[in-house]
Amino acid sequence: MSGGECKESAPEGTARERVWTNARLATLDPAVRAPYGALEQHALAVRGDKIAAITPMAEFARGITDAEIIDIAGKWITPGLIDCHTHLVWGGSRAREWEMRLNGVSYAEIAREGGGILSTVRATRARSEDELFRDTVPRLQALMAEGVTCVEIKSGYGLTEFDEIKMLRVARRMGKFFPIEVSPTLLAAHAVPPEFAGRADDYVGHIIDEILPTVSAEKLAEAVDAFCDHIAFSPAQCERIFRAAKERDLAIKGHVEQLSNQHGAELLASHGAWSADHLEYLDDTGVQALAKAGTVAVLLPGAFYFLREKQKPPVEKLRAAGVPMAVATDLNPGTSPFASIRFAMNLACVLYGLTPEEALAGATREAAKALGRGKRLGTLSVGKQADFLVWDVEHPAEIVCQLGVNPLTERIFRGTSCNPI
Ligand code: DI6
Ligand code: FE
Repeated sequence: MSGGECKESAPEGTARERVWTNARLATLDPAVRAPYGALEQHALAVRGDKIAAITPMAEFARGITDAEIIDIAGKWITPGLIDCHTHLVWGGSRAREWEMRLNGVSYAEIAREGGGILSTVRATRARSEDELFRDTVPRLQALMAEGVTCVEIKSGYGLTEFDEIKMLRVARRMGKFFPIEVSPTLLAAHAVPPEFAGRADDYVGHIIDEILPTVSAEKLAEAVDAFCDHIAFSPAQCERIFRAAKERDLAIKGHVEQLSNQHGAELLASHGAWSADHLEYLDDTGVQALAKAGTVAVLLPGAFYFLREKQKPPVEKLRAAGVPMAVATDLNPGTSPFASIRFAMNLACVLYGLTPEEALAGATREAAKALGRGKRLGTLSVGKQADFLVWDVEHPAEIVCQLGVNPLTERIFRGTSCNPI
């Protein structure tokens, strides 16, 4: 198993500047007033792990330095892709359940036979930390291979203190072993576990009194998520969890308005959440609440597509209200089994009507905001972390348009070239 090949980087301070020249930059920086924040014929210089300069080629040619030059001959550079909503760590498979559904077996019957989230919970509990690590690596490598440099990873298939922590440790190990930044999230409030069947309030108390304190003490998560819907947790239960998370200085986010409108987005906005995710049933009041709070709307078209949903999130209203829209995979075994952020961007355009530019911004700049990293990641701007991608494409829309061929030629993580796999 490879940890991803990276070129040796020189120790901090001694590093020679490296400059990618003859580049076309899709900066996604709103200060650059052009579609995609595009800058043609530019040079992008890196020192250490930061973007040190962005210079027109004409000026760069006059100030020759002893920098290492990488001439990319008109290829495009974008910021590293950020997948801000995944359930990357799980055991088992739900392909058989999907097949049954397509053969006409109802959800209720599948649930009676032990299917759904709780079947993944059983399989995940049965796997050791090392086994789960091995299960997860191919999914992470698939994301990295198409240019993901930062990924959010949720727990939520353990639902005991031991198993939630096991999942979060696997998430942390991903970031230690591979050249990728990981944002781990506690999602103990994903489903009511069998031990607490019919006692959801007691389980919420267990999360607050037992799981959250350990996760916070061991710094295993930076955010807390909850699934607010009629099949999961009520707004009042979610609010208890969000308050407890904030008391421990953890960020909050939620799965809200996916299957019905519970006003979860308003709840999240009122608590200053990083993001509100799914949002198919979001109403006007919810849109205004997100706009006012600056909470990011995370769109997850993979689940919408795979579940053959009909109700779409109110994209035009979100756009009109100026709510930042991120796009993510929701990679999980039951409702979005797709380890492809490019597929998610494509679906966001085809199914939800985002423009390719919005989709690319959604998986870079806006996704960075959704992970509390808007100042450090997400655009090609001087001073930001040098996470970026070199693409052999004629135009950035190609990154979103054509699937099945990978035009990524170089993946730079924290200033260092890292082969994706
Ligand atoms: N919403 C979803 O679509 C996933 N979780 C959630 O809260 C479903 C996860 C699964 O079915 O395993
Ligand atoms: Fe999800």
